[in-house]
Amino acid sequence: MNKLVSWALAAALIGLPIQGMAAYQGGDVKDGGSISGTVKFKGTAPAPKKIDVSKDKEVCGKTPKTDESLIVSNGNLVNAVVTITDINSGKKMEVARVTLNQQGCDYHPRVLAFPAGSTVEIVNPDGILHNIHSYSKINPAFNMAQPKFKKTIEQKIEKPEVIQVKCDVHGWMEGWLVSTANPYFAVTENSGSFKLTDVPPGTYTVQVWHEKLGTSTQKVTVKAKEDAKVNFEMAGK
Ligand SMILES: [Cu+2]
Repeated sequence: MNKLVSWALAAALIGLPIQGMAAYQGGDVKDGGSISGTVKFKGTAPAPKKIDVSKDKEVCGKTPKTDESLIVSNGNLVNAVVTITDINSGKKMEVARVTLNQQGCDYHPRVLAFPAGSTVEIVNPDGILHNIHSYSKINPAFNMAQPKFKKTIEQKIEKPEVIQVKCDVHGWMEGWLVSTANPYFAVTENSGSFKLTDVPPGTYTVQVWHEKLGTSTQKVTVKAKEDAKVNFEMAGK
């Protein structure tokens, strides 16, 4: 047995991660607390751009679309993903079947978050050709034509990654698949609020990611059966 093989075998036996951080361990959480707060946009949000619908107007829409890469609702930041970046054990991680709908030549939702190992059902109710193209680097990239008769494509996402997806047919179609390393995640809606529940007591790094504004992190300490508040304010670039 050469040295490399014996090292890899030893690492596997003692459960060392071969690359990246330790794998997440899910189980029962006793006396968990929660982390909640809001994500705000700092300053005045720019007026969203209009996007010309240059193709398939009968299905995609005859009027210009609104650019949804930065949505601010009453000062709240929408479509921001809140995660804990440094938690190795806690509540069970339940892989899911989640849906990315391309109806009307837009991705619904624009930002879809799920635990790594989940399966994304990419649905096409439009009756026209879409082509979903992923810009993954950690997971295998995919690029699949979805003609009108192919109503559903299934794609499993094994590893944690923020993946941009685009349609090669309709240049304005942009979405994000956010595959998380643990079950503690939330995507903000119009209220900008989030809540992560059943968090074992401890100190963690909470991260907000937004496609246009990047990331912001804060440390937060969770106590048993208590809610820890953490508010974010993301600035425009
Ligand atoms: Cu398309």
